[in-house]
Amino acid sequence: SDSTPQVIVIGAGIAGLAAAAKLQANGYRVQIIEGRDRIGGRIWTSRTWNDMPVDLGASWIHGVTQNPLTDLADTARIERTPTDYENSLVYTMDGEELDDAAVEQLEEQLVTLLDAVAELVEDTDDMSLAAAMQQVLVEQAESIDQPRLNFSINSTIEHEYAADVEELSAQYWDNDGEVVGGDVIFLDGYDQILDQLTADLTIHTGQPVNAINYTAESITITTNTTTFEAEHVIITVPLGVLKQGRIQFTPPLDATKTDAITLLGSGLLNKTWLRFPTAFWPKEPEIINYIDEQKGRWAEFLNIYHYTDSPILLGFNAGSYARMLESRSDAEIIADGMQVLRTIYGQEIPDPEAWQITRWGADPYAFGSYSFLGVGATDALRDDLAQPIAGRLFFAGEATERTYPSTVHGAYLSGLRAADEVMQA
Ligand code: 6YU
Repeated sequence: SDSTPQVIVIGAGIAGLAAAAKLQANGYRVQIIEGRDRIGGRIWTSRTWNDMPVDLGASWIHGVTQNPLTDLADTARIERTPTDYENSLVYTMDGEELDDAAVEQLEEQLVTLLDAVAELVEDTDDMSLAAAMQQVLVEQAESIDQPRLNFSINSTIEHEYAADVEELSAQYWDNDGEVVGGDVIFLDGYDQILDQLTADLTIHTGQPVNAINYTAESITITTNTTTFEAEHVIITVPLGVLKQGRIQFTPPLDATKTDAITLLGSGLLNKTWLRFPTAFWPKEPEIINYIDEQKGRWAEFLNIYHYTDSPILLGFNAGSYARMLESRSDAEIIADGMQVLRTIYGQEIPDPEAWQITRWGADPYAFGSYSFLGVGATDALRDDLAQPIAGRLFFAGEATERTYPSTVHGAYLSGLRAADEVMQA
């Protein structure tokens, strides 16, 4: 009948919304089934603070030039604010500020190290990025200030790839496509870019899918309350959800798929938003960096006070340090962050009066922040994950995108790609 959907899209994140909007624009009857009681997925703007919206998932458009998100934002006239990563301060464990020359030296050291790693892995078996770095350092007999090296690794690699250098593949960790034009944030909320996609779509929220049954003749999906039938299904749930086996496939997925799901990594980046009674830190820098002995400890704060007049800091933690923190209470996480801030700005600074803390690793609709390529993985696995099954089941989402994985624009492009595949099926 006319009310039965031709296509069901599982997940109302940017990939699912892009796929559904494109199919509907091409005359398909589409319905979206979303597990959570909200849309957006890993784009999640909280509006519980009066002074500003708070992005708990994605913050940036990574590389605004020739980026489809720039077109979306232009069309909807959404205000964007550039981030100048150079406009940063770096503090040591003694709370001392590093001068520009020292920061530059750190950056150069890291570039040299990564160049040597790239050369090393050209003719060796894959190993972890940490092992490759270690090997290069030993070969160069380089004496290196370990905390400082940890810091550059942390703020430049582990935050971006949401995994420890001990996990990342030395061959493939940065095999993703280059982005150009600089990064921007949405001070009024990343979720604004969803509006024009969702305008005419039918979205059922609060319906976690737990089973997919497919044959060459038909495909049905089952939620807690309902069974839906369609001609085609596009599944966009995060890699972490697939890894956890939250959805039962009948017949089971083949080895190519299950290998891709096992070998691709589901990484972790968490955010801690802290709002203080007054700002006790400088307004000028956009990024406040901190070098700790312990790798991964509060290496980076985005200075929201720079952009607005609100006394707010946004802390980032990634990889194993983020995983360790996730198991702690809010009070313990804040105490850890405050210890770092007190090292820099003095014992007398006030505690935050409000906070918002993410736990993406424990989130049953994400089980991680975004995917990465660990040792044993190659970017071809992303194509394996993307490959349609039985002409009926199609895959999209950040982890299926070979060129721009782990980003919003990559997820968006994967949704368009899956829509094309359905139209050609
Ligand atoms: C980007 C960025 N960014 C931070 C954090 C996170 C991510 N990313 P979705 O998950 O959205 O959708 C799937 C849907 O399926 C969802 O709605 C589910 O609820 C639903 N679902 C699940 N299970 C279901 C079931 N069983 N049944 C039904 N439905 C089900 N990307 O471009 N810019 O700034 C960030 C960031 C904390 C968590 C990000 C960023 C990643 C994107 O958010 C992500 O790829 C896409 O949103 C995924 O979309 P999707 O549709 O594929 O999945 C000096 C100096 C250096 C500078 N340093 C900066 C350091 C920071 C580096 N990176 C920062 C990244 C951030 C902040």
